[in-house]
Amino acid sequence: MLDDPPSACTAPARAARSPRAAEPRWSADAVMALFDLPFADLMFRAQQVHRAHHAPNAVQLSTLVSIKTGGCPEDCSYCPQAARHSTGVASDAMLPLDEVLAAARAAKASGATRFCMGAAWRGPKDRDLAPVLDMVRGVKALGLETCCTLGMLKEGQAQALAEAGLDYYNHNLDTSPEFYGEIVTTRVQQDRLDTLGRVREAGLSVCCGGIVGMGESRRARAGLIAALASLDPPPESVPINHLVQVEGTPLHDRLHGANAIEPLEFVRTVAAARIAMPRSMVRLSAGRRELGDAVQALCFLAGANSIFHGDRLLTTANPDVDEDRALFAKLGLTAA
Ligand code: SAM
Ligand code: DTB
Ligand code: SF4
Repeated sequence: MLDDPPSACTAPARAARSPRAAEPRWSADAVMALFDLPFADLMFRAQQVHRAHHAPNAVQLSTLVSIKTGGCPEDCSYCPQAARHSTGVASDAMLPLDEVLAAARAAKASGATRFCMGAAWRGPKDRDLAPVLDMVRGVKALGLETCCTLGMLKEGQAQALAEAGLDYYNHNLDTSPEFYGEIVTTRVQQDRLDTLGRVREAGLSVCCGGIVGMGESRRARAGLIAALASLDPPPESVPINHLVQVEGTPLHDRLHGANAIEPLEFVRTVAAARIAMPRSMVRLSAGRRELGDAVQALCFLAGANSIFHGDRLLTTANPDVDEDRALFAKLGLTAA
């Protein structure tokens, strides 16, 4: 019964306040107990759960493209695309359809099975959505799974995306409910949960995760994992991002030079996500370049079974596709 959360999580807790979140499946205390295990015990448990539910050496590849870069009105303190941060990221027009489709074809040729289109919006205006729907239709027709991350969705927008052929919507909780206000002030986490509710109602699969290394406590990391695992149902896909510190963002200024998070603490977070969400795909997301091969290998051992593949994330660098091929060969991993 590897799925069953430990008894500690039967304690009442309000890990998630989604209209879809019933009783929390995992409390922050129960996830903390995982974090506090000796490293080898945590990794052993994560491996048991991983091997019970997934092919142990298969890693799914998703490729990202930024369809609308920069100029975002939100104030997320980690993000290089917020207009108010001086990061040198310009506000571009939306990418034309043919460029998006060319990127999707290249992603497929490189082994990706999912193509994720990201926009630096608080949420799409209705006039913004029409060209995105064309992109979704076009990418789907290439035989790729489709994913969008466009910010908060209004009534009807998730439905329109689903009808165009969207498979996944990415919308992250980013951090624990308690720490969220330290990171973003232009919205509250409940706004994110409301959008996730609309995404579920439209029948889309949910891609929802967070960022680690923003100066949060271990307790906040446990709170994030508990909140994600308590979504009902848990997200099909869980991106765990390591903060990419970008000059000009408030978090870069606050954390630069400080050892924001130990690599092994990042690995523990991946393991906790795997154990708390046994059936979900756990994606080792932003920050892989900075982690290096050895820490990435530990993350795969901890149960990560998906990555972003392609030389760029949205505005920052990702490992080159050749580096990923070499790493997979070294570790005996296969792209799935
Ligand atoms: N604007 C939309 C939104 O916020 O949902 C979609 C794009 S936004 C860039 C998608 C996600 O990228 C964020 O929720 C955050 O988790 C992640 N992200 C942004 N900047 C990051 C950084 N510097 N390091 C790691 N992850 C980051
Ligand atoms: C997610 O969780 N991580 C991706 C994707 N979803 C959209 C984005 C990472 C962005 C890293 C910073 C940048 O490249 O701008
Ligand atoms: Fe805008 Fe999304 Fe960046 Fe926040 S994370 S500033 S909403 S692009």
